[in-house]
Amino acid sequence: MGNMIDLEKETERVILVGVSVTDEDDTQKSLEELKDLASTAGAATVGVVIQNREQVHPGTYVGKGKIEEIKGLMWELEATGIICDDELSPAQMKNLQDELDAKVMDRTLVILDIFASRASTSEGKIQVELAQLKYRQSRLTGFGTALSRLGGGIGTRGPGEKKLEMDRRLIKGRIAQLNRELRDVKRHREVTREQRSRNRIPVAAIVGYTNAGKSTLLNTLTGAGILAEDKLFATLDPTTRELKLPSGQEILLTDTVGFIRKLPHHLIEAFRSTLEEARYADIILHVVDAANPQMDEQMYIVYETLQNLGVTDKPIVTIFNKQDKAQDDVIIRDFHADYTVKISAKTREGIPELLKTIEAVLRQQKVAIENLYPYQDAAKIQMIRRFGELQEEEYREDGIFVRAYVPVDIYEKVKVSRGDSPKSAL
Ligand SMILES: Nc1nc2c(ncn2[C@@H]2O[C@H](COP(=O)(O)OP(=O)(O)OP(=O)(O)O)[C@@H](O)[C@H]2O)c(=O)[nH]1
Ligand SMILES: [Mg+2]
Repeated sequence: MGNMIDLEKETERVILVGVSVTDEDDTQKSLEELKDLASTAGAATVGVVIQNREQVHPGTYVGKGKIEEIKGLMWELEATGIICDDELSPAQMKNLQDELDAKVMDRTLVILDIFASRASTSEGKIQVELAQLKYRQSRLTGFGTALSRLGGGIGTRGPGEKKLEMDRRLIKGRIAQLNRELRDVKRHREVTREQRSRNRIPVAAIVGYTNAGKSTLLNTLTGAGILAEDKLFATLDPTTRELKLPSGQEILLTDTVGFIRKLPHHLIEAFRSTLEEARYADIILHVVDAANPQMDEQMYIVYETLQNLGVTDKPIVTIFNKQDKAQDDVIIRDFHADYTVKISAKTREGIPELLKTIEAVLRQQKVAIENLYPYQDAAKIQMIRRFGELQEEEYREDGIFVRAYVPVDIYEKVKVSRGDSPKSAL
């Protein structure tokens, strides 16, 4: 029991602060999400304060009266800090810190902190450190007395933990070095991508709002064994697995970083190459948490982010996931999608329909063939089986008759060559 009390003492206790500028903005929802973000980062939310204002206060984010209110509340609730729902300017952060004499954080810092504790590959680590350094470059490095009192917490985690204490001059050099490393990693990624496309196995990118069930779906489909958690940003590094469709065709599935509203621009910049996985895919599988009351807003943010990344003109299959706990009467529609499917990645409900849909999308990018191959052309049939969809195969006296759909780009390779066509031999 004693241990638990100690643990509780170490938890940061935060008050969330948001500014609502119009009557119908989504400050309330955004703050609910911020609460989830805070808890993912290990902080307990003890209070929420919303200020209605025509605009965010340029010097202190909220107005003077509100600061006094927050001060009182912090004392009353024994809060250790506050988290503002928008990215604070360096001046706003400093002023609030001076006024409150407590740890002042913002949404960006919390997201960066979560990313920092999740990064596992070298690329992910470079990207997170880069984003953190850029964020800190213009801000105070420490959190004054509040930090030394707590000795850790949000904003102190990261691959370059010690380096973050460097002075600005060194930070600049480190940023340049990380950028160089990132360029190398990118080059490597491009080579892999090229090899993949030379292999002609179609790629489907699984995208969606964070916590929608993307990793769970990949696990269900391929037994990939990736971490899937009821936490925001459980996945940072893209994972690719092969899936054999019922038709026998193979496809590569890539799980990606989840999207979220107000995704910090430093992160988008740093993670661009990771996020761009979707840009090189043949199909977009958009996973939606259909049990989430904010489903529509989340879908909107996903499309907005895809647009920012230049992912347009790709066939989209929208997958309304978590049907096992979604309400029946919820109307689902998605005007951006070419196809929609309802599934539960958990119970496997709807998975066969999903696979059929993926096949249908792939088929649209294929040509139908009907050929009679001489027996020595077995390699071509092997190729059809692997990259295309073999519908019928019949061993006849004069050769192997095949009816299939093949991708346009292997069409030439599996043509029956004139010289060895059994018919021309007649
Ligand atoms: N009830 C139910 N829960 C699900 C289903 N699919 C996923 N979940 C749960 O939703 C949570 C998030 O799942 P993940 O697969 O980690 O979600 P993600 O989209 O990969 O999330 P990030 O990687 O954080 O962006 C986990 O607790 C899953 O168990 C489903 O069909 N039904
Ligand atoms: Mg995931």
